[in-house]
Amino acid sequence: MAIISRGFTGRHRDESERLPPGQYLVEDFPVLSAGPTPRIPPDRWEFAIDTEDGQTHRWSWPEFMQLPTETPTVDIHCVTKWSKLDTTWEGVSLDVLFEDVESAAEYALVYSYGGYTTNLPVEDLLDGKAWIVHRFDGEELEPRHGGPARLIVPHLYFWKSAKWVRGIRLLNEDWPGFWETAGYHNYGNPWREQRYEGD
Ligand SMILES: Nc1nc2c(c(=O)[nH]1)N[C@H]1C(S)=C(S)[C@@H](COP(=O)(O)O)O[C@H]1N2
Ligand SMILES: [Mo]
Repeated sequence: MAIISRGFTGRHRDESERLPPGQYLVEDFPVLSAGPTPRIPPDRWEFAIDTEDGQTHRWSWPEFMQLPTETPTVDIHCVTKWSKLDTTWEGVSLDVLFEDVESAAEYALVYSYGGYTTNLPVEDLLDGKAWIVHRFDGEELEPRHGGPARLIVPHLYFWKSAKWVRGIRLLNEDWPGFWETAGYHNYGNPWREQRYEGD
């Protein structure tokens, strides 16, 4: 009789294999903010996508709340080396927000209330890879974690997941964001340990 070990079938769910190089697991949820937490009342909140030829698509909070949501469960990896597995969010896929956007731009600059920015290729926002979320772990997203709404792009280091997100500017050329200008890697793939410029 063949002996099939449970460890074999569960192999790909093994925590150690889900941890990118140089990372360690945390159970808590650290807060990393480069400045004070902005407070944005929902009646003043808006999200916009600005295209390379000057078109703007805008959503007020009530409009945003009417969009279909998903509840992704994902692993997140901070460049300061903590990773958190199976975080559950609720929000709108960028695929939904880009549905009526006509653009051939390859680059995106994400901007936040409070002035934070981060850049990434447009393709890293599409095809089920990114969401604008307003709930975490079944609760309203706390202001310190980016509420009322933040971007999550879990396949890149977590600095790309802009808190208090306000909009996305589509560009024909790549404009480095806040940390990317300060020496962080331009792309930030945790599996290749792309932490800093030159990695
Ligand atoms: N607007 C804004 N977004 C941000 C940051 C920030 O300082 N401002 N920090 C980034 C970094 S470095 C990380 S690791 C995560 C931290 O998110 P958390 O505070 O919810 O853990 O947010 C990212 N998004
Ligand atoms: Mo970070």
